Amino acid sequence: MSLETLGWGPDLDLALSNAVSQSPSATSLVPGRVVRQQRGLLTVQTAGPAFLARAAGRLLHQAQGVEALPTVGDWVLLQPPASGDGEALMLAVLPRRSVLKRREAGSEHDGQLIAANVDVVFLVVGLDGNFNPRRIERALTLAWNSGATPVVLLSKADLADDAAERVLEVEALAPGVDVLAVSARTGLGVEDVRTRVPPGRTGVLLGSSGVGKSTLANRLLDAARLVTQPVRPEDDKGRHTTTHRELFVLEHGGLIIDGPGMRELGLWGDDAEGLAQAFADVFALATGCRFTDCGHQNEPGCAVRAAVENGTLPEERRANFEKLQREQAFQHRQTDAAAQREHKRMQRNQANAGWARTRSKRRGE
Ligand SMILES: Nc1nc2c(ncn2[C@@H]2O[C@H](COP(=O)(O)OP(=O)(O)O)[C@@H](O)[C@H]2O)c(=O)[nH]1
Ligand SMILES: [Mg+2]
Ligand SMILES: [Zn+2]
Repeated sequence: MSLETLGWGPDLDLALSNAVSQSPSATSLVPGRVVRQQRGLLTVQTAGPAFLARAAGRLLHQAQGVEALPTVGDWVLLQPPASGDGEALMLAVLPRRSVLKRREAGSEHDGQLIAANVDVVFLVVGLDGNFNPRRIERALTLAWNSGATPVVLLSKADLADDAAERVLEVEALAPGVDVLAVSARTGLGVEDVRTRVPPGRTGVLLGSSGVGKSTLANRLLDAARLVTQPVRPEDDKGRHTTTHRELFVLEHGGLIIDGPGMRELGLWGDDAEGLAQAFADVFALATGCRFTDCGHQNEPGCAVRAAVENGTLPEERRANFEKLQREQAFQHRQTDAAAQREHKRMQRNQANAGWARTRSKRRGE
C-alpha cells in the first residue's frame, strides 16, 4: 500500500524533512499511519508491511500528556521490529492538521484522543429515536474544535417519515454545517457522503452507539467487513459492538474511521474556536450587546436576551451556549493550572540540577 493511498501529501513531506533535520537519526525511521487501535494496541500501516506498534520510552517521556501520544489517523515514525513478528517502536508523531478529542468519561481533567488528521467529522445522529438538539450542539462544538469540518448525518432516514423536517430543524442549530439525511439500508445519501471524502482525505464517524456508524461504513466499503448488531428494541441504544477504532480505505480512495459509540462528549482542552463556530449566530448577536463584556444575564442592552425575547433565538439554545461556555472556561483554567504545574516542575528540576552541580563541585567531582 502506498503512503499516498493512506492520505500522505506534500504537507507531510515537509513535516518529515523537518523531523529529519531536527534529529538526523530519524532518517533510519519508517513513516506510517496508525490505522487501528484496540485498547492500548496500535497497528501502523507503512508503505511496506503493517506493524503492531507501541510508543518508545523516549516518546512517552517527552510527551506532555496524552495529547502528544499517537492515535488513529496519526502519521508516525517507526523503528521496525528486529524480527518479523515483534512490535515496532514509534519514536515520533508528525505534526497533525487536526485532532478530535473529548474529556474522558467520568473525569474532569483527563482527555481522550479520538482521531487525528481528519478532514471531515461525520456526526451521525439516528432518526429512530435518539434525537437531542442540545447534544448535537455539543458534538458540533467538539467537532469544530478538532480543526476539521463537521457534517451532520441524520441516519436511518428510511425509518423516519419526517426526515426532511428534521434536516431543517438541525440546519437551524448548526450554522454553516451541511446536514444530510442518509440511510445505509436504502443507500439514500451514501453517494453524497462518499463525495465528502475525496481520495486521500479522511472522515471520522462520531456518534452514539447504535446510530448506524458501522452499517454506513460497510455501505461505503460495499462489503460487510465491520460487525453490526441490532439495537435493543426497548430503548434504541446500541450494544457497543465496535470495540476498536479503525481506518479504512474506500474504493474511490477516500478514507474513513469507524469506532465505538460515545455517550459522553465533554469538552476538553484549550480550544475556543469550536464555540465560536458552533454558535456563530449567538456570537454575531453578541456584537450588538451594549457592553463588550456582556454576560447575557441581566445587563441592559443585551442583544442575546433580546433575541430570546423576540423569539429569534430559542432559550434552550442560549442556555446550552452558556453551559458549554462555562465548561470551556473551566477547561481553560485546567489547562492553565496544568501549564503552571509543568512550569514549577521544570523550575524544580533545574534547581535540583543546579544544587547537584554545586554539591559535586564541592566534593571535587
Ligand atoms: N432501518 C435502518 N437500520 C439501520 C440503518 N443503519 C443501521 N441500522 C441498524 O441499526 C443497528 C445499529 O447499527 P450499527 O451500524 O451497529 O451502529 P453503530 O453502533 O453506530 O456502529 C443495526 O441493527 C443496523 O442494522 C439504516 O440506515 N436503516
Ligand atoms: Mg459500530
Ligand atoms: Zn449580551
